[in-house]
Formats: sequence, C-alpha cells, structure tokens
Amino acid sequence: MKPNINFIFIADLHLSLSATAKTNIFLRLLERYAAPSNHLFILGDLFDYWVGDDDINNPLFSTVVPALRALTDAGAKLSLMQGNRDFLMGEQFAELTHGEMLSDPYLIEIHGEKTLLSHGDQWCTEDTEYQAIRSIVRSNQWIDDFVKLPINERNNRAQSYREKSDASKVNKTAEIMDVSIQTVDKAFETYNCRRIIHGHTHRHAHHKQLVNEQTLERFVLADWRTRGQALVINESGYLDQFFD
Ligand SMILES: [Mn+2]
Repeated sequence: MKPNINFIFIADLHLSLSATAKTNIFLRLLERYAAPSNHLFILGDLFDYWVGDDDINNPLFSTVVPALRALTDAGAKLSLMQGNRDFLMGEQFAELTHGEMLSDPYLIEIHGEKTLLSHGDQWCTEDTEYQAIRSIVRSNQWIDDFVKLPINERNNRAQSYREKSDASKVNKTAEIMDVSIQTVDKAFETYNCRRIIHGHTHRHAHHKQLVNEQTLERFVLADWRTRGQALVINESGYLDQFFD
C-alpha cells in the first residue's frame, strides 16, 4: 500500500530579522512536519527579502537553513519556489537544505490530480508597471550585476526597492494587484489541469468555478501575520492548518 503522503503548501511568510515571532512559528511548523509522510512546498516569499545565497552571515540564514535541513534529514521532502521578494534564493540554498528548486509555474500530480503551483505574481498581468519591473530584475544581466555588489550594498538596495514598491501600491486598486482571472483561466487551459495553488496576493481563498462541466479550483495561500497558514492535501481531502 502506498503511504498517504501529506502535501503541505505555504507561501508569503516574509520572514525578516524584525519578525522573530513568525520565524519561531515557522520553526515549529518544520518540527511538526519532520516525518517521511510529508512533502513541504514553500511557494515563494519565505523571506521578506533575500540578497543571495552567499549572505551566510545573515542570522536568518543560520536559523532557517539548519531547520529545513532537519526536516529533510527526518525524511520529509522539501520543494522550494522563488517569490518576488526572494527570487535570489537559488540552487545553493536548495542544496544546503536538501530540497529541490521548482520552476514557476510547476505542474505536479497530487494523489492523481494534476495541480499547477505558482508563486502567483506573474499572473498579476493587469499591473503592467509591476510586470515591467519584474522582467528587468529577473533578467540574467540584472541578477549578474546585483550579486557582484557587496552584501551590505545589496541590502541597502533591497530596502530601497521595497520602499519604492510600497509607495507605488498606494495608487493602485485592489483589482489591479490581484491575479488576472483571464490569465489564470489560460493557465488552467495550457496545463490541462483542474487545480491551481498559488500565493502572493495575500487573499486567502478557495475559489471554485464550473467550466465545461468540470470544477476548476484555485487555492490562494494566506500570508503569515500573527499566525501561519498551511494548506494540507492528502488522500482524505484538504484542510487549512493554522499555527501560532
Ligand atoms: Mn509575493
């Protein structure tokens, strides 16, 4: 008999040095799921920002990396996806944690159901200003130039990008910053799947729609504030698990 694997999805923890309570919640979650029957997926923005896998003196690095490694050492599987805040989290990080990096979007099968995973920001296509910036900072040229800078300079720049991004959001409507329904529908079609799981928008939800007599469902993961949320899917169904 195949074991009933728990597929666990989290995103948008936005861990930072100033939010130690959240980091502790995350460490407890890792302890809780440290068993071979679990597969943890972190779908982006684990960190509020990440300036590169060589930032080894960052206290978050020395806290989070060994904790993730303890999870995989206990036999759990770990899959990581970059978010828009921590897209410089890469192969080196994955290797140290014994996890695997996933491309975005990524198609998996969960107990027989094809499921498309994404951070979600690339589907916010109505926010054209954001998409223009995204295509610049995700280019190899931009990344090569950025990671050549000294770490403290990278930290300063990350801070200033974040402030600019917060300022630009003030003038945008909630609809513009959500995923585009047309873009999501296209993803369902392209990947020929009936389930999507993503984060980024911080709009915790379970959407269902009927298309051609098929139910399409889209889980949006919650961002972590005073408590953490994990979506757990196994053979019995799905449930939201909260951590505080
Ligand atoms: Mn995000």
